[in-house]
Amino acid sequence: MSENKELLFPDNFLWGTATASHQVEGNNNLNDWWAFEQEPNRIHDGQVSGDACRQYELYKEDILLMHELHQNSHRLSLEWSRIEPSEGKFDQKAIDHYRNVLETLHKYKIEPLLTIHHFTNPQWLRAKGAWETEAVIPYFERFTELVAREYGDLVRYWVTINEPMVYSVMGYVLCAWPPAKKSPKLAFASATNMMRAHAAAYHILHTKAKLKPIVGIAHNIRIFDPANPKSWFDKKVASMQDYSFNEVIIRALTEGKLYWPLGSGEIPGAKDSMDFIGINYYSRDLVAFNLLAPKLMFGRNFPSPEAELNLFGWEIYAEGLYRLCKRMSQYGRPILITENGIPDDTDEQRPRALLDHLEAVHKAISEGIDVKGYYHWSFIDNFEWAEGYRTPFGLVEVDFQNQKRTVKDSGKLYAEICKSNRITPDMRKGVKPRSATPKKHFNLYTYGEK
Ligand code: IFM
Repeated sequence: MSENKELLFPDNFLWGTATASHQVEGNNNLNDWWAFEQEPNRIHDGQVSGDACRQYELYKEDILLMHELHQNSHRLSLEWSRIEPSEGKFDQKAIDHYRNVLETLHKYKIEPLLTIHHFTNPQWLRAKGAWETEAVIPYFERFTELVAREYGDLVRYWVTINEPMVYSVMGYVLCAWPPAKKSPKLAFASATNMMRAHAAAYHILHTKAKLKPIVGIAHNIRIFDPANPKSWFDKKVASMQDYSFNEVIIRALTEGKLYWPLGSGEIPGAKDSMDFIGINYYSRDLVAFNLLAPKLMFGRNFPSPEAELNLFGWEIYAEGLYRLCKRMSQYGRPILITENGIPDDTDEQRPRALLDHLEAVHKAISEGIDVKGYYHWSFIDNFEWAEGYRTPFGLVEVDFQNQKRTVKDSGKLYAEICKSNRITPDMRKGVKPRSATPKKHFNLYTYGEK
């Protein structure tokens, strides 16, 4: 990476952070995740989301802090289960709450990027199978109509659905998330229904939202490289994983057709239904052919042996973000980095990872790729799903005993970048180099072996 040059970002670049309702708000017992957390052995160490960051109450303080940290945009999500706690019954107080949140963001000139669905489902919807059947689509349409009507004058940037493939794989293949039901068929069905629902929501937002909307999905794109680039089998398996996890969704929402390995079909309204491509980028895997791993398409996934690993045991691979921007630019749409970050309990790796990933984004921009913004995951330490609270992602630390916020070094660094719209060589000088001692880490690859 270029260490001696100043890297200036385009005017009006969106500098933000990302969060999701269930991970930060706290004390909402109306969704399927809350119910799942109460079951034994679901979350690391028997933890539950509980108070989380109590952001449902503390949002004004948190938004003020975003402003003080010079962020000019923020990605947040609506909690469907609060707004529609039982089927067809809407809670006006919850509707007003999110209006207040959005108005507070505007007060500080922070452009909201609003996600409609981020993993959690109202319990009544879960009881109907959630995304397993097409019955979900009219419910999601009705909910989208409501949010377009209620918030369409305050929001320009929309994400309809967060990480459809992660939702489906974690829930139905790796079975670490609700409903933890082993069924590749339901994994395909859920992802397909999410695509159908996205397409419907795209058109609803475009017809009903007051401000001209800019709509996309946030797609978790992981890099899958063959462990041995000379092995036909490794290349084949890596490309099958890449196609099924990454490419299928993008093709569906650009071409209007889903091409699953087990069947394909038209998705009404899906053609050209992304005004931007939202990339959630975290890591890459090396993939080796393995006959004993049918679940992962006969691939064994692992990090590169030379790589620096993060707390998840995943490779920190900044170059991957450049590769993805370049690859996604072929679809001819602007790009938003809707999430990027690392779990780091000591904030030792994060400042350097932040600079490296932003340099990768800058490299893409300097080659003419239209990247409009970057949202660091996450603003604040929060409830990391099945990992509970052991893998903090925040630029801001939370003391979960008293909800005190403390800005980490990485948060201060990001603030300087947001404020100056650039990375300077001095910023680079201030960060710790890679440690000679590898960081202790968990091994999230074991999900695939459960
Ligand atoms: O915390 C999650 C988020 O909800 C979705 N994308 C990945 C993040 C980190 O694992």
